[in-house]
Amino acid sequence: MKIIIADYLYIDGRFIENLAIAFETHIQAVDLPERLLKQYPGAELIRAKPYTVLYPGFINTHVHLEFSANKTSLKYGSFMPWLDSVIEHRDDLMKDCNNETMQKECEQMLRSGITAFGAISSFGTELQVCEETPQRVVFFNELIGSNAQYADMLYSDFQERVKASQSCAAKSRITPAVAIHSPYSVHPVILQRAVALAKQNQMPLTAHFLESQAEREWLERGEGEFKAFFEKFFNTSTPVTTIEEFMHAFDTYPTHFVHCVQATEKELAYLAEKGHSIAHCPRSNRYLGCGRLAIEKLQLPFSLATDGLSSNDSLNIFDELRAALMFHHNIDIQTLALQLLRNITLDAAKALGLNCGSLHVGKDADFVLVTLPELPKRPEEIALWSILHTKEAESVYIEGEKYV
Ligand code: MCF
Ligand code: FE
Repeated sequence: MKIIIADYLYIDGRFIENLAIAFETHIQAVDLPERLLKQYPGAELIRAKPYTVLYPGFINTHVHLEFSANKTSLKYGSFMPWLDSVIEHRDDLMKDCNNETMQKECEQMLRSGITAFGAISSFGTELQVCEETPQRVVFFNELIGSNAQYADMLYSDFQERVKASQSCAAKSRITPAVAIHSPYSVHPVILQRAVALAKQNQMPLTAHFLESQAEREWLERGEGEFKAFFEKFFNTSTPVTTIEEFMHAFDTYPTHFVHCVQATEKELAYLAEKGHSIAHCPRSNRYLGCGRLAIEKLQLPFSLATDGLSSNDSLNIFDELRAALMFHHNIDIQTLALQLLRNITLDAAKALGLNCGSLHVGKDADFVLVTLPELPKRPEEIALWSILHTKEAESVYIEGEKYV
């Protein structure tokens, strides 16, 4: 048994003083330090530095590790030029992205306090890194392919990758899962099969959805920048699905939709009604010129995620939090800081179906210790000071073990 004591514990959105946690691989008790010391006299005592806040481990629900080699290859600024640059440089980027590169990025996430992440895997090449990393990984095998002719082949390749991730689950912290790339890139027939597979096996499900204005125009009217793209690369000029048909495919299974920047209020209300959640990636949206998701209007839970280095400059969650504070300048900064911490803990855990994200008995013992530069003058501002003053966590625990 271990007992950890910190100046503040982040519990149910508040910062509570004079509490400690007893844990092994899971949280055993949350109580006054003296009570826990009496209850578990043999326990190893961990006393955090002064001005330290104990948070549940942070969760990055959406990242593409396979694109970790990108520095300047992909074109930022606007979605379609970015997508063109993905097609142009994808092979080279994949070739340059070895295990060492991806492992470094996992370490960077870990040092920033990310104890669990959702990895979108296009090819399965990051499976070994995800098996070996200490974090919990929801391994989203991506299904992509809009051409009916190749649909069966693409689907069986996808099935093989799902199986490979399933066979890792027992001996690692991997949860096998399913990703539908997007409404413009996945044929409805294989989409339905993949959703059914996720549902049957109770696997987490995710999909990029309504990221750009171009995507909306293409799905609604078969027009805009996607038309030239599909004519050039895929010899077709009609979308394979509509916004409505795509949304309905997920009606009976809660899904983690990524971006949704260009969704209307009506569409967002529909997603809320069906019990879905959203991954919000502010830096990615800004860098690809997609617009701002109006998080102040959302009626459904959302997480804050980095996306990949294909559309970002770091996988550090504190960088993302600070960017979110700047991006949503219309929202009161204290309220937003608190909201964002909830997004990367409780809301993210629910979205990925993980047993972490809050400091309650029975939850996984995944912790992040954040040390502030001085005693906060006004305790109600701890969320904001944590975000503004932290580049890396003081220490990080996963399943009761210290990794940072
Ligand atoms: O989330 C960003 C932007 N939106 C869509 N896809 C990706 C992102 N980062 C990487 N991707 C991948 C995606 O998984 O790029 C490919 C897919 O494999 C785009 S489709 C040619
Ligand atoms: Fe993405």
